[in-house]
Amino acid sequence: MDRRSFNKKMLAGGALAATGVTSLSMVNAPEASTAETPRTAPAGGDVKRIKMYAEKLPDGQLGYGLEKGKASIPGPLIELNEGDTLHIEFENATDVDASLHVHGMDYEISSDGTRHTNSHVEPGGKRTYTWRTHAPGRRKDGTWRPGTAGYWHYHDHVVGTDHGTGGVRKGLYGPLIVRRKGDPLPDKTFTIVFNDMTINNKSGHDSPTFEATVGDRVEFVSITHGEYYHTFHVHGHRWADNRTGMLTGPDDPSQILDDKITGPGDSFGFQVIAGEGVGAGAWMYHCHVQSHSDMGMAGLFLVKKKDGTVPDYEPHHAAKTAKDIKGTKDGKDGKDTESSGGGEASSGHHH
Ligand SMILES: [Cu+2]
Repeated sequence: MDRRSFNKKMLAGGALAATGVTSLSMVNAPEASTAETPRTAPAGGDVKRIKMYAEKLPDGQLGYGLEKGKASIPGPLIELNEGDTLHIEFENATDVDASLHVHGMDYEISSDGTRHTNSHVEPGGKRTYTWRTHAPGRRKDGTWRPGTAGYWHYHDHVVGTDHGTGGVRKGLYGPLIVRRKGDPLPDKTFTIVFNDMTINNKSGHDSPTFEATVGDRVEFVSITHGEYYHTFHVHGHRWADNRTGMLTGPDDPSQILDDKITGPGDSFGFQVIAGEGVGAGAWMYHCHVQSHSDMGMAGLFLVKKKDGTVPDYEPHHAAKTAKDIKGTKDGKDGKDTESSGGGEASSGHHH
């Protein structure tokens, strides 16, 4: 296979992965090297404003987006620093009542995004939700108050039922990261949502591919929704079971994991150095419940060498598999057909 066609596939994977990675507070240089000391999060205290839309997608699913016509599943990544306040002007462009409900933030009941508090939004309506965050500190009674920093998420709470069961099922969810001053900043962030038996609402062996280069500081956000418990597993990479997923020093007692049980409403995250100690490769990520992975809850974390290649990986094989599956769905999803069609099938090996 010629490099151009290989890179096209890489770019297609990257574009797919990037749909949920709209950074609010910063744009990372893609070539940033993690061999150097990573950049770190600044102190918070900013007041930020964004617009958020809930929309119906062409395939009938629902998504959140920062602009009209740009909704995605998962919704956009929102990043804050402890001390920040975020005002979200939310517009419901769907034809049913919808809302924005968040985990982990400080908010008044009027920003709860629930029907019984009348904080949802009718079709065509708007509402401003306000989320606040704070740094940790000692309470007057001497006890320690945790800060807001963490890997959190937001979702609809009213579509279908008063718990948003229909909205979540159709894709109204997204990632939220609150950082503490000094937290290392990643080169890229990937969000993986186990929602019922899908990954990011892509079912049946059509899971998203995430792409990085050896040495990149890659952040994963794991969120679970729906009816089932899952286990989140990545090949060749490990993390610490604490707030950031990274050890704070030699005495940090956090357990090191490469597999973590996760249930509906859970979220966690971590950073890894892509290919650290193991090199480039098509590293799998998947739910480790065997029947779940067999049914397609598995995807690839493609770690490229500096020259852009991935050893022992034949993208046309993966593309063919995806296309075969897609054929049974009658190619409903035009975007996917476009990204996986064309050159790969006729290409040879890339190395
Ligand atoms: Cu599972």
